[in-house]
Amino acid sequence: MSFILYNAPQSTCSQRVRFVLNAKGLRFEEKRLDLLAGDQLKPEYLALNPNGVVPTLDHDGTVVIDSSVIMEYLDEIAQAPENFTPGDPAKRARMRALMRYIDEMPAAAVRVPTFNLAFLPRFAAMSEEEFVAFAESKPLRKEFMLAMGREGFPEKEMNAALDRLARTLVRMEESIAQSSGPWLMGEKPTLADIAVMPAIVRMADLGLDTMWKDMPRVARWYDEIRAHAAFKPTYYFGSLLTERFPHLKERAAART
Ligand SMILES: N[C@@H](CCC(=O)N[C@@H](CS)C(=O)NCC(=O)O)C(=O)O
Repeated sequence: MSFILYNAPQSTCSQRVRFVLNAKGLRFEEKRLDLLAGDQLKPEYLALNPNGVVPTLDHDGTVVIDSSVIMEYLDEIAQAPENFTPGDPAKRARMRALMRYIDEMPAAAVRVPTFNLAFLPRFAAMSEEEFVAFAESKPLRKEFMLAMGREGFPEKEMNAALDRLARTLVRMEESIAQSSGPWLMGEKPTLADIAVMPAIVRMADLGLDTMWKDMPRVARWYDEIRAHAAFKPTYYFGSLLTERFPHLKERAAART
């Protein structure tokens, strides 16, 4: 079996897929795209993924897109050494419901502070015409980019995104309590844990980890996922924003 993963080191959606590949011990060739330079919008990439986003997996010529779909695909074709999908249909339905919630809530919400805090200087340096042309070339993220503009999302949008992230943490805390933890659905990690992982890691990277300081179950969950053998190879150097953007590194240093 040969796997090619088109992705970006710091992309949260890519990190989900890298984690599953690493957990399964599947060797893969990584093709790294520079998202701020627009590699994802080039015709040869759009031919693979018409949404113009990463990740995309090529498995022996079969192209699979969308991180949640790719995670499920990998879990189906490689069940050992670790499987992340419950065998019981009712539990599987619950896992998928959590995954949908995660895609709709934290995965989307975390983009607002990410863009405002990390990527904005890159866009602020563009002329208005350049920025609008870049935004309009994005099949999936055109409206998101135009709503952000070169000035960034206004405070109201930022607060709404932070509120959605806070509500996600409450949902996680409840889910872990109900299942007796330490994972969202009990003793073993499922795809739902891997789906939410990059949003939580991103929050910590942006200095938002104080949001779960009074949530012992989420704090333990965060320790558990970082202790998983697949975590380190997934978050190789350059995967965190503080490792890539000097202005964020300075902010982080000022906090400690
Ligand atoms: N639902 C898609 C979303 C993919 C997505 O938004 N990818 C981001 C990186 S995490 C991207 O490629 N952004 C490029 C852009 O905004 O132009 C998935 O989960 O694969």
